[in-house]
Amino acid sequence: SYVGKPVKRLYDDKFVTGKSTYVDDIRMPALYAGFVRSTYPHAYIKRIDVSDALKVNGIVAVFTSKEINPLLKGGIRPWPTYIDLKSFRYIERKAFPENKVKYIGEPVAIVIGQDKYSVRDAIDKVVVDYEPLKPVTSMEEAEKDQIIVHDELKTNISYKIPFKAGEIDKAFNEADKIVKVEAINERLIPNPMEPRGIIARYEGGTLSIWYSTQVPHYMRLEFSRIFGIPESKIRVSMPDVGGAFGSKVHLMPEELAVVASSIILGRPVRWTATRSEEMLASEARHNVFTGEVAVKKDGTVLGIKGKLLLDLGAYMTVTAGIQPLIIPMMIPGPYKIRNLDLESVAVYTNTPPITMYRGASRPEATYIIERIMSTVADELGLDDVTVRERNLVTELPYTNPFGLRYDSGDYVGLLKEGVKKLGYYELKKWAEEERKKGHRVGVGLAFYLEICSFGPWEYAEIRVDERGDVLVITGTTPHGQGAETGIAQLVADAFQIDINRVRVIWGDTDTVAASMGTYGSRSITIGGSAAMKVAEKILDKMKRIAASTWNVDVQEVQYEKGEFRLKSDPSKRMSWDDVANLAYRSHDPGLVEKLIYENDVTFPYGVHIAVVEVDDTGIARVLEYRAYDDIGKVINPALAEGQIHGGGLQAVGQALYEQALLNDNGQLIVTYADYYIPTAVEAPKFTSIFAENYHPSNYPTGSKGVGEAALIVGPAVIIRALEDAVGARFTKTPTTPEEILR
Ligand code: MCN
Ligand code: MO
Repeated sequence: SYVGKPVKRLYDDKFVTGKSTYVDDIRMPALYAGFVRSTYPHAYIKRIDVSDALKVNGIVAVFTSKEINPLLKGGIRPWPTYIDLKSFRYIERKAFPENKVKYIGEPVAIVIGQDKYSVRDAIDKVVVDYEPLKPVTSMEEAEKDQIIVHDELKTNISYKIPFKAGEIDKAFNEADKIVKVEAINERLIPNPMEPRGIIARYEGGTLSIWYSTQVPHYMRLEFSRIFGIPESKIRVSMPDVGGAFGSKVHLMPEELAVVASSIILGRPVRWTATRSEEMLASEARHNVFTGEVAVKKDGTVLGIKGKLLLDLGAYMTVTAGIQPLIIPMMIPGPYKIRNLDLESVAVYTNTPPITMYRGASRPEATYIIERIMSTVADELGLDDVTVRERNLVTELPYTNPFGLRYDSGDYVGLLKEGVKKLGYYELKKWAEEERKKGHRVGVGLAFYLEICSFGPWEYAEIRVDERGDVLVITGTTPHGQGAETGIAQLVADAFQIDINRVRVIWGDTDTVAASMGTYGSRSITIGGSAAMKVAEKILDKMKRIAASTWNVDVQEVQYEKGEFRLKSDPSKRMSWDDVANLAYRSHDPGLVEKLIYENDVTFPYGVHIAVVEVDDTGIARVLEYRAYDDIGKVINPALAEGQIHGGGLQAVGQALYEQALLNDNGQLIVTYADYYIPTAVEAPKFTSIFAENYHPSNYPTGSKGVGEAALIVGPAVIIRALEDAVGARFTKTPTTPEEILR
């Protein structure tokens, strides 16, 4: 059997030999697109002169809002599956602004040519006359509504909603102490290795799109809505995707312009973002929480008051709207805090739009609640573990004050076990000794509870061919995680056959009948469960085929290890291959089954610790990162561990190094020269342990997600270790060298 074992990833040969096919690798006689971008954060567009650009050798067309926007029946809007569109103020973003630009880097025209180089040259020859306006680039200023980003909305506030529960005044009256807490996440960039890319080909009324996306079906729906082309005439296919981290769920105006251009020209058009375009395309986080916490002397948290201010950037993206909703709902986290008075406010600013990044909302919520726990510990002179233990939910299932139902677990048990298994107190003691010798080292701990496997559904189809080989078509869309290997393990076990006979495919709307995609750490749990359920249907049918051959009732047939047997007569046997073959020669031919599996969210949790060292220049390094997680049943420990390592390294970046710095004009002023993505050199030593006595989800897989866990809790862990190392309080990610040794 394969489930639970570190089966090697099945499809990696092409990746390690450089033979994978990303959008940019697809050979096709397509025209190249590039974009003219605003150099002002806020300005009226007076005139765009493209005549010189059109004279550049090899240039086919230059289109502005005049040519492109009329093709669009709608624009980019938030994802209605996950948010109520009515709770947000937004405008549907068309390809190009018609009247005014709203951030530096906003595309205003598309240049199309025979090759990339002439496109680059021609971009510089497009003349745009602007009438500059004063920009508003800080959230705090934007909230005052003195300068308005979208005139139509008459306010910069897109969303302002209270999240209240319990009796907050009573909680604060009964408190022994009121503790102030601040938690800030600066803007950062997901930086998948493969930047965004798209090829659009429009021929004879059919639109074919090759697209670096996480959600091909959702994008087909969006292209259909926006361009008024029936979904039946659109194909979206996702080739190999070189990482996404949540950022490829959103749809860019550049991509709409590429599709529109291919429709106008009747020729294929392609665009691959340059690295600087990619850095503009997928900015994430940026929010500030300020609050007060009512506590008892023993560390019991009675209530939390606070305000969460979130930057949306200049436009509402497909996914940004999820965050002002999920963050407050997850602020109570794994703790039995029932009195809350939170306000969540999301504002527009003249800065690049915000999308989501690994964890999307849960890292923010976890950072806030773990900052609260650590600060309370400091203020009361208590230990980090004690404060958490005192507040953790003890009886599950548990419904949190905002209605989220935590499914299963033993939070206190895991914390106690984790602290032991990860050697927390030993490390604490070691760090204390080291500090006495003058070394700046510290150990930090944080706990997390994660909501994942957002559905509500996923599609799976299985075809067993006449040779008995298995093709699994999953609606999930793996793009680095390796879930396809996990799914193959589940199916190979369900059929009790060699895993090499199972192939898993995904990501093409012409092949996959329906799908939600991969995000929110859902794939193995909901996609794997869907596959298991279809496997049951296939096996049922095969048993029925064997039964009819033997002229017996289906109950008489048993299947084990590649063989169908008649219970009453051990001499009657048929192999897996024989039955598969028979299936194609019966009156109801074939072994093709499919279904939609639906289930609720599930809640993994865990405790992580980190060891941080700070040198004399204030540069911090994470020496060790240790994780103890209950993710339900682990399908493939190597894959799951890989997720902890990857997310953990991104947490190192978020906590210490990565910041998408903007100047006062909202201009992104970093490149890879000063946007420090941690490399192997900055990678800590990782230890990842999964609870043996895990608490399964109620999915057939028994699993819970792990794809985001370490980036959800890691920043809180590392900042706590930093505090321990230098004996100061830090509130911000990243906390940079000049702040560390202030
Ligand atoms: N797994 C397991 N047992 C479990 C849970 C998971 O063996 N109990 C394995 C799965 O088989 C899969 C991996 O762990 O190989 C992650 O599974 P899961 O938690 O279901 O998450 P998804 O597959 O849905 O991946 C999405 C998640 C998200 S939301 C982001 S963001 C992210 C992440 O995955 N983006 C990634 N990890 C990434 N890893 C890579 N390489 N690239 C990205 O873009
Ligand atoms: Mo994600």
